[in-house]
Amino acid sequence: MVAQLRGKLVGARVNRSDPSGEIKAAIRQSLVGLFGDSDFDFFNYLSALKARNEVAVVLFVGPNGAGKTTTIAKIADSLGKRGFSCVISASDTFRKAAIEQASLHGEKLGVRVVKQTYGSDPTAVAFDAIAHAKASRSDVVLIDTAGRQETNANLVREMEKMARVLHPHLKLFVGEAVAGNALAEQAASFNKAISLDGIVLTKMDCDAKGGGAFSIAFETKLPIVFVGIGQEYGDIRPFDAEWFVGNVMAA
Ligand SMILES: Nc1nc2c(ncn2[C@@H]2O[C@H](COP(=O)(O)OP(=O)(O)OP(=O)(O)O)[C@@H](O)[C@H]2O)c(=O)[nH]1
Ligand SMILES: [Mg+2]
Repeated sequence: MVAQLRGKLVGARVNRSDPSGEIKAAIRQSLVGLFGDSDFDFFNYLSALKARNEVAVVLFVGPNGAGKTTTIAKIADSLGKRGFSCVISASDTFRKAAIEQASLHGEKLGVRVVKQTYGSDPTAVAFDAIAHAKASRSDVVLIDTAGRQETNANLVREMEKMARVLHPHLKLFVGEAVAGNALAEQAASFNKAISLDGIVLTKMDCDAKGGGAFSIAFETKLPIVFVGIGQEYGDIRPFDAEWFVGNVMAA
């Protein structure tokens, strides 16, 4: 960023009495530039699949407690409001009460949750969910998965299997903004394992400075698809780099 700014500002014509306007604009532009081509639109993408009568399969992965299940519930709610029908695959068959947690969201949202017993193969559960979605002419399958750390070889292998066998249209990494620098490293290693398509950054409401967003975008070059800004179903927004940088600079 410093190199970029130097390139932009050294030799530039600025207002001598108050160069801060030009400098701020250059900083703003550089910060927005860190997010690269981040105009991926989740709902447009799903609309295109729906138009082809193709069931969209979206896999959510990430570290423990990052907000995967909550994000899926929020997205299911947003999808319903936009006229998409969806199915949730309770593919976290590992953590205690994970299946009940997904089922409870399903009941509240009126969304079918496909589940098996604890210890079942998460890929098999997702297969069932996809079959159910096809049979019931649903538009989207949202696959919830167990939280995992990049250092847990067995769980990483299990995730690789899901990605390989299920061919999801989108593989989204869910990370919490409050994880700071660890976040970018985690995302990079998940990306290496299954080649991610995008990032959901949760708990932005708890991250005043927003540094996590900069480092994850810079490190992975992946689009930030959504940000989570609270615990309610409505607390999710598509990421907008201009808006985000504006907020950070105003803070
Ligand atoms: N403040 C805030 N809390 C959030 C957000 N997203 C999720 N949470 C909270 O984070 C906690 C963990 O959320 P889960 O959705 O269970 O996380 P998970 O990644 O599914 O967790 P595991 O399945 O155990 O790995 C819950 O208390 C959520 O309410 C967010 O955007 N903002
Ligand atoms: Mg979960």
